[in-house]
Amino acid sequence: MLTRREMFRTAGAAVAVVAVPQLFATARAQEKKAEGFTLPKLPYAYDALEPHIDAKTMEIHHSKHHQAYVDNLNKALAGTPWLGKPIEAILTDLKSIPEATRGAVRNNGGGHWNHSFFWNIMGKPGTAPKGDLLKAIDTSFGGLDGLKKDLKAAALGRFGSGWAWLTVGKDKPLAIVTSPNQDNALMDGGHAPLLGIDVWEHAYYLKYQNKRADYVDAWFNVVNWDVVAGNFGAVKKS
Ligand code: MN3
Repeated sequence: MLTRREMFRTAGAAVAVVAVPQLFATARAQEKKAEGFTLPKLPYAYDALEPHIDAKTMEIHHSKHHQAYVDNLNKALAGTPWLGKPIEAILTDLKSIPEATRGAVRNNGGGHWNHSFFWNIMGKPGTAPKGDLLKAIDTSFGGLDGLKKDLKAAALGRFGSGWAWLTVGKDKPLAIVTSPNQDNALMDGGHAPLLGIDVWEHAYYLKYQNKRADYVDAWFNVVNWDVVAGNFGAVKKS
């Protein structure tokens, strides 16, 4: 019997362009039953990331913000065949969504995917990149400090609300990209997110106020590098 944490770890290990749907295996079973998208349970307690990310921020971010994306996505797709499809299938084919609801689906569907992914690549402090992932980081950034420096610069350079991502393609090196709003690398295709940091103010304002740089520094402590390595391995194997 796997604990929930192990289940998430196992599922997380298979995240990639082709394997992304497995990230949501648990949530998806619930979604089928509910005939709509549902808020996935966190793989840890709200206070697990303290003191770096405070419990109150986690609770509001998960139970209010992410829930709202789920509710609004269900509302936008109510009565349509897209409601029964995997979220990745929707996000990689937004042009097939009727224009009247496309914006709502992009924003709220992106919000649902991004946050589900985000919860999964965080965890208690104490992991570090190793093996093939560390080698790739060394090659592309000259080491973990170089990666952190570039990702932080990207996160600070994203004006307004959005995300900064570490991505990789099957035959492409690691790359850092940012996206506005709730967009993500899946929407463009060709790259798989390995990790992503939410730089919307709702992700940090209670504890860090306007100091996004302090939030980014603190956030690096709670990256679950084992899950990130699993994501990397899955892309390279795909
Ligand atoms: Mn958020």
